[in-house]
Amino acid sequence: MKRLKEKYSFLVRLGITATVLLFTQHALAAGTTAGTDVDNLATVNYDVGGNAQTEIESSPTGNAIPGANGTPTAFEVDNRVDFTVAQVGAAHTPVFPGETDAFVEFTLTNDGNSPMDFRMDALQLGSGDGAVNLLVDTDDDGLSDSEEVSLGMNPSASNRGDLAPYSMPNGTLNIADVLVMNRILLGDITATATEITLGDLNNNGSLDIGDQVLLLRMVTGIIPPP
Ligand SMILES: [Ca+2]
Ligand SMILES: [Ca+2]
Ligand SMILES: [Ca+2]
Ligand SMILES: [Ca+2]
Repeated sequence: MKRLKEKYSFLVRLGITATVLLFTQHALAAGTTAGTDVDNLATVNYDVGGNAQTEIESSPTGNAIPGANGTPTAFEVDNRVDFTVAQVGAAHTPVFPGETDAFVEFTLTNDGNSPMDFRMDALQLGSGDGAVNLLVDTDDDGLSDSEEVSLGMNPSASNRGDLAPYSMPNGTLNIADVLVMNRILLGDITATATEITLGDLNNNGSLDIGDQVLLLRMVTGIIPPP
């Protein structure tokens, strides 16, 4: 009876140890870059009746000999496809009859372990009328990729704060952008919708002194560009 009890206890302890090792390996693989070569050697430590035994190392063909007799298992980390699509802002987007160009914003985050290209399609559901367009803003500067291409801007690099040269943002933040902001705030020139989108650095829907302060701090290197 005693032998049975001791054997049962040994198996339970061994089982717990092996389970912990498996979970640890899974967690590491989830954050490892695809294509990485891995040599994996697992070690099992156990005791019998409170007496520590010599550890046993793993082998791809199996190993029961205690001590340094294991062989690493070599493998290449696979490409893990994982992503999240989440709506930005409130659950409901208020619109009014006849309104055009209303939009709902989503972010798509690549949670996988390698760079990934995604294709997204918009689908009109239920009894909705009219066309549904998908506007992708790759660089998250508030202008869709198609808008940027039509304006001669780079859809892969943020143009937030980029107001100069006037009506022709050049992808660079410098004192010229601050001067255009000054002229807009003084009323010398009227900001277009594009300039409001790019210049609204404090995200309150309009151009104001707060945006000017933020832009000046970016241009002088006090804070990083958006
Ligand atoms: Ca953009
Ligand atoms: Ca851009
Ligand atoms: Ca500029
Ligand atoms: Ca603002």
